[in-house]
Amino acid sequence: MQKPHSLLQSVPNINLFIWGPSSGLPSSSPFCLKIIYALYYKGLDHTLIDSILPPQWADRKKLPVAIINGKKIQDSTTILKFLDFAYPDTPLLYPVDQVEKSEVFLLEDWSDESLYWLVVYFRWAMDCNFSKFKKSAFGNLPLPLKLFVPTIARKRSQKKLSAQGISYITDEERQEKLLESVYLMENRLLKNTYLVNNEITAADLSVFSIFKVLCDCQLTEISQLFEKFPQFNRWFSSLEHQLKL
Ligand SMILES: N[C@@H](CCC(=O)N[C@@H](CS)C(=O)NCC(=O)O)C(=O)O
Repeated sequence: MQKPHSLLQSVPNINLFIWGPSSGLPSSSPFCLKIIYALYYKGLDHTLIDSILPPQWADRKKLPVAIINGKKIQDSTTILKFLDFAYPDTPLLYPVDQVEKSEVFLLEDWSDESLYWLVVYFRWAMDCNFSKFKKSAFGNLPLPLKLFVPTIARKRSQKKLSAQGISYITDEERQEKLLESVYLMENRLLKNTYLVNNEITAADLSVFSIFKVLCDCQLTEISQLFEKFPQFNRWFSSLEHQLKL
């Protein structure tokens, strides 16, 4: 029989600090969504803390960050790895098979470090999208913050977009990059239910979070992608269904 002490320790104590909601999503950030969806998928109780800034102890100055059973954890991939480690009886996000696990890491990194910048461009650089985003993400900030935070944040994002080089390519090239990304996934999904195997992994949650933001925040016309790519369409609906969104 389990001792009361170990019973107490098995109750998850997960506090996740996130950028707040936008356009009906629990967070505007794909990295924060990735963790939220992982917690839904694993069925772990948690508390979401909407933040205006990363907490002072977050030395990378980014969100999401988490405190899990008293331990501070930064970076979405590190948080997911820790969830697998701390809750091994919940569905694993990183497969035990080493070849599959390395594919998950590669895809997750591609999604976080390359695909993600399309979201940043569509949201922050395009005037029509930015004015919608400003209202939905910063509309509830108290005065005077609401007057200058969006402008400062936009300037910072535009600097990062230039550093990434994504500001310097044409609209057509950006759309082509998006189309190619979906084409790559379509081909992977011909073989398996999900991106790496027949279970949901961190790779799925990472890529899915990007597309959830692109769709729900209407950052770009993407209905044609769903029409042209049946496996991608099936994968997207299946994740929405599995995560009960
Ligand atoms: N590698 C980090 C990236 C997190 C990240 O870039 N978060 C963005 C929001 S989507 C952020 O907090 N940006 C604030 C800033 O750069 O000032 C992760 O996976 O958690």
